[in-house]
Amino acid sequence: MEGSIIKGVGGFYYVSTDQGVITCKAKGAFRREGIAPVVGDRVSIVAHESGYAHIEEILPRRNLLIRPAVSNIDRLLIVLSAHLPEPDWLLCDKLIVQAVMNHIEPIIVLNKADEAVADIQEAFRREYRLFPRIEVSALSGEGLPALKEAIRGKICCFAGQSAVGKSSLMNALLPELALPVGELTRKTDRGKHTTRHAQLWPCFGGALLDTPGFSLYEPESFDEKLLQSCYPEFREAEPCRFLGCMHISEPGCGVKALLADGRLSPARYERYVEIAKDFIFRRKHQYD
Ligand SMILES: Nc1nc2c(ncn2[C@@H]2O[C@H](COP(=O)(O)OP(=O)(O)OP(=O)(O)O)[C@@H](O)[C@H]2O)c(=O)[nH]1
Ligand SMILES: [Mg+2]
Ligand SMILES: [Zn+2]
Repeated sequence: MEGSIIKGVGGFYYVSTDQGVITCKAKGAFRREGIAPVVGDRVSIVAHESGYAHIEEILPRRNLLIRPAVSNIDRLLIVLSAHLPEPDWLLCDKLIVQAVMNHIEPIIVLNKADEAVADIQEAFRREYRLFPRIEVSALSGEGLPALKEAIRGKICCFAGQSAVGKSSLMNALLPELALPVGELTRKTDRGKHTTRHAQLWPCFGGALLDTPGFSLYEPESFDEKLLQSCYPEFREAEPCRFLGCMHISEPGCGVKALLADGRLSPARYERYVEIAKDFIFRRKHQYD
């Protein structure tokens, strides 16, 4: 029998199949080979007469994200809050990179439109103008039809800081879920990490995954071309003097000219430099 892992907790995997959700253990050989099934995996399972079932094989993955580990994602819904918690724009940019590197389409979602702070809304519209983006409110329901359209037929995974409203958006889209939602702590205006595990729900001809957010990020691949492709605004630049220009301190750089002309957001560029330097550093030390 084949199915998809919808949840994994304490060594048990919940596999959605034609015959309902079946609780499985992983084949012992997986651990010896250092393989771990993850939420989103397509698997073949074997049911035993005792009622016990095990995962026999993990079918080839289209992609794999880590922390939290999820696989076979079509679209990453990167959620920011238009109010509190204050957006972590760098995390958003890093998540875009992580998505693109894994051949996942990023969609940037600004939630809490019902109490949007004008500066945040403007920054969102300006800096992500070349990306698919949606403004919504899980509370008032505005923007939900557009979000529903964007996810139809696809496997979509929510990502973003704690308390931006990932679980609230899941609940708004699928009220029968009634997932627990958290509050902001008074002291820090940060979230409380309410969602602890990734979980997948088949819906709208595809699936939605709620996650604890992907707060830790490490690039796993070091393809510079791919990094550049995460910055569609760079395509408006004149060619740089040097092939393979990283647009940091090289002379004759088209991207820096774009910046000087005010045609590239300085904030987005500064964050690019931070990500690119990290990238270069990691590539240099990848065999250390
Ligand atoms: N005003 C307003 N508040 C919202 C909206 N969506 C979520 N919230 C509130 O934001 C807080 C956090 O929501 P959650 O859905 O738990 O956030 P989360 O992203 O799932 O957080 P973690 O599970 O901790 O990663 C809750 O108090 C929600 O009521 C919205 O559209 N508008
Ligand atoms: Mg949550
Ligand atoms: Zn350049």
